[in-house]
Amino acid sequence: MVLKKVYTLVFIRNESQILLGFKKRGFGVNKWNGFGGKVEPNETIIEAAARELREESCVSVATSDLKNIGHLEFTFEGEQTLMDVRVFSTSIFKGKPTETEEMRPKWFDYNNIPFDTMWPDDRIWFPYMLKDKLFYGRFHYQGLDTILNYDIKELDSMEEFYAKRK
Ligand code: 8OG
Repeated sequence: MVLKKVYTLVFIRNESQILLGFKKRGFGVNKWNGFGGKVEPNETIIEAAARELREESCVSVATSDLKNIGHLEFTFEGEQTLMDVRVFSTSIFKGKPTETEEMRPKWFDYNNIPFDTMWPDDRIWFPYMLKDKLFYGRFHYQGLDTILNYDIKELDSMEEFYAKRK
């Protein structure tokens, strides 16, 4: 039986830069990433996205400003867990990105994204996000460094994608 766990992942972007955080502990430690985490039982996915962003970077966003731009699925050889990651983006936020116990935030120019210090799949789907395309990606890992196989595709609409998945 596959155990599905839902996660959020939020990117703050402006015309030339993206805000990433250096993960100081836990899953994905020592990698640059967007901000996110597990959805708690008492909240919606989008509420979890805003909460995790605030907890990890001190940046606040209105849930109505978060746009769902992609969906990622991660599986790991020999494990039954499916990580189901909803990706969001916005350019509207309040507060100054500030280091927390979990993340050290930093703005990166689009032409200087630190892919060598990020999850290996990010190189594959970031280009969709940076071109403002909606996307679905599925990645099957061996351990945490090797992608055994994957699919990636552009989507026309996230609503259509989720409606078809049900
Ligand atoms: O709560 P925790 O910090 O462990 O949540 C994991 C976060 O990492 C969550 O935001 C989802 C995100 N994440 C993965 N795998 C990958 C990945 O391969 N690439 C990127 N960019 N983010 C990932 O769990």
